[in-house]
Amino acid sequence: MPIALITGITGQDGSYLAEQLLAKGYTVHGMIRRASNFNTQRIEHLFNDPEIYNQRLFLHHGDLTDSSNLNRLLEKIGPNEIYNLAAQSHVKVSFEVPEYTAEVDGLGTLRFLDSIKEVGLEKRARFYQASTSELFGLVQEVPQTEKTPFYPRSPYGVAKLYGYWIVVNYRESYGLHASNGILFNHESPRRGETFVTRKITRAAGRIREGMQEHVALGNLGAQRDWGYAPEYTEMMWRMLQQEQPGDYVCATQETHTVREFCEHSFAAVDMPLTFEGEGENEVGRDEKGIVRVKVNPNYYRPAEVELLIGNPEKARRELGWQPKVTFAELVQIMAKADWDLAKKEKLLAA
Ligand code: NAP
Ligand code: G4F
Repeated sequence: MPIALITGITGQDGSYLAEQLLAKGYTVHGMIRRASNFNTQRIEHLFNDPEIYNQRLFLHHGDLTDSSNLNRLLEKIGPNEIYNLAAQSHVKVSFEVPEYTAEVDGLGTLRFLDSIKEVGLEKRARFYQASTSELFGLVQEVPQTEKTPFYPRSPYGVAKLYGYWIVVNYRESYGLHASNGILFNHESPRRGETFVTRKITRAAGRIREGMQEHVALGNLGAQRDWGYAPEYTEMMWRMLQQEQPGDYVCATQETHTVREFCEHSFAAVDMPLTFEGEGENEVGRDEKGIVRVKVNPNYYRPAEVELLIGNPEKARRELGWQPKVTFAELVQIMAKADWDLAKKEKLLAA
């Protein structure tokens, strides 16, 4: 059976992809970072399964900033498929740690591709790069396709731009089976809690349970094309099953504002909101008139990506990929999971 190596296996996407590959019969190797505390919560269920862990799932310490580590891992594992999902993935944080973001998200991709060449895996290993709709930034076309010119708006976007082009370059220069998935925002109950969707659904659950008064957010008018993460990791696998490598947009072709995400989330916990005011003075009130959503300009970004909406026609045509979970269903899934979580936390605290 094929052998896969996943970087970023402890992240949202890595955890879903690992489950899916194991279910398909793969042997899965994951790179994890040394941390001062446990960072494997999202794969704990796999880790604790004696029929899986150290049988078909193996974890290795590593870091995308360490070339010799990458060489050793590739030599030892000899993977057929590599999914490079590891990244400093937070756009706002990238303004605070721009150099580190470039090291990991930009040069880290180069290190990996070069290691594949260095250890002679060019013919054996197929490579997936976690590219992003942040490449489109200040969008030059609506909706965005594989042909839309890029205009990144953050150190994260610029670092990922390097990652994108170095993948294309190694494919064209050395014949590597290397592909870019240009994924639009995708979310789930496993999403990190500092990304806006999860921040909102966590707050909605806790506010509903009386554990929190309100949530403070940044730009409520930003529009995103939000999909359901497990469907997007399935698309990653489909890309590597193609005879020829390529670059694909992965999106729902529907866009919604952060404000709409709030409205759906609070409605899902039976607390419908009404928004009033503008800019920094905008608030979302519940039916009793209590402010539940506020704006805090600290969450604004030095440069913002205002609108993203992707056209996944190429993926539909060539990979047979089509998202099924709608925006309303996605919010329901996340809000329900986080309401349940808040109820559990409340019980534990009692
Ligand atoms: P995530 O939850 O933030 O996970 C990122 C993963 O990368 C974590 O496992 C993290 O390890 C690991 N990592 C960070 N820095 C590393 C380093 N220097 N060396 C090795 N590992 C490192 O991100 P995600 O949402 O699953 O996204 C997966 C990938 O897709 C990322 O590359 C992201 O930029 C890209 N992407 C995401 C979206 C989206 O909407 N989710 C859209 C487009 C592209 P720790 O657990 O130890 O922190
Ligand atoms: O949830 P976000 O932080 O995601 P963002 O910046 O779109 O990036 C995510 O998606 C990218 C794909 O396009 C990935 F490449 C990237 O790795 C990451 O997964 O913010 C979404 C929008 C932004 O416009 C932001 O300004 O929500 C706005 N926002 C408003 N208030 C907020 C907040 N974002 C965050 N994180 N926190 C807020 O309080």
